[in-house]
Amino acid sequence: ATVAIVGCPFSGGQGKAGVDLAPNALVSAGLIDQLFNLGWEVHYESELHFSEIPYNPAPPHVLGAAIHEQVEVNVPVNSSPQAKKATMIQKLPDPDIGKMKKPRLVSAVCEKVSKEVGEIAGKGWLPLTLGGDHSLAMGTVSGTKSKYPDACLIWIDAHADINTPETTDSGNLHGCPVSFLLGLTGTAVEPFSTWLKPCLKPSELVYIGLRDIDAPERAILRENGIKAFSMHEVDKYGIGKVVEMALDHVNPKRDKPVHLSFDVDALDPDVAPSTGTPVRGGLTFREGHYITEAIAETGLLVSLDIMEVNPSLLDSSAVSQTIAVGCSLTRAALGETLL
Ligand code: DIR
Ligand code: MN
Ligand code: MN
Ligand code: MN
Repeated sequence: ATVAIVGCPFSGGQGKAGVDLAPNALVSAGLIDQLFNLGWEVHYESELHFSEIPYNPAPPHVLGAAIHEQVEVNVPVNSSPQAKKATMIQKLPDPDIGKMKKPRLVSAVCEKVSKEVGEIAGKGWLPLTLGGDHSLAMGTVSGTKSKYPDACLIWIDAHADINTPETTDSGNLHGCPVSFLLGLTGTAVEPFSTWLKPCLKPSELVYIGLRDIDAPERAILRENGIKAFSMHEVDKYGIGKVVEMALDHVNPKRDKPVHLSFDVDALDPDVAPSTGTPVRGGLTFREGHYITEAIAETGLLVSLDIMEVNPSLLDSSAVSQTIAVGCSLTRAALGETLL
């Protein structure tokens, strides 16, 4: 079997620099060899390049002085040699649309990711997307759905990421990808509507690990009848039962393709400290790995996202621990523990 790595060095869906360093950090930690040693054929040339993506700049009257400025991106001390090379990115003007921050950039990047993931899945390969922030899931899930229209989505996260452009408080689009995939009210907005069509039904989605949900998100989950197993249910039933119930909900006959989107902030900050929005009371190391192992065991995984590792946060020991966890979750999802 073949896995193709889609490295997405992207941080525009949230406010903290450094999450764009994760794909190179995960690869530098040996992920390719690790997957090869599990028996996978691994395709990886380089990260995707998002710096020269053309998008329609805002009209001149909104731009003011912010014309096509060159910005030097400095990468932090604890990163890999490749990442240490300062890179130049082209910063196109991208003023807020309503509350949405960097909407043109996020949209253009996700459109590119969607095509890439769709092409890989189209070859019968498994796309492994390394984020980058979780706004990228607009691209990964829509790409998966283009090849597997009946795929279900298992979303592992402390957060529901289901704000709409109207409900978002932060304006960060990494808190919104699920609402766009579902086509909720308020998501049919430019620039996203030019390429991203609703592709997911509420019944095809299940969450595990939630513990930090905004009030409007609660209402959205309730009104749409979306199934969510919060940390309360993990405590109450145990992770084994929770994963079984989650699969029973989205995949009762165990016959549908599975897209697994794993935000490492689902794990407890003691387990995965280097991430942008840590929330205490998360999944243990074993609970996180159990989820990926159980999904591997179904044989139904067709697409995997490992998101929100931020190698610029905290000290080098926290960073290497978080990167190691990202690699081990990936290996587990791709069958490490199967006999
Ligand atoms: C919050 C935090 N719900 C927001 N979201 C996320 O900004 O919409 N943090 N995804 O990781
Ligand atoms: Mn290239
Ligand atoms: Mn997330
Ligand atoms: Mn999260």
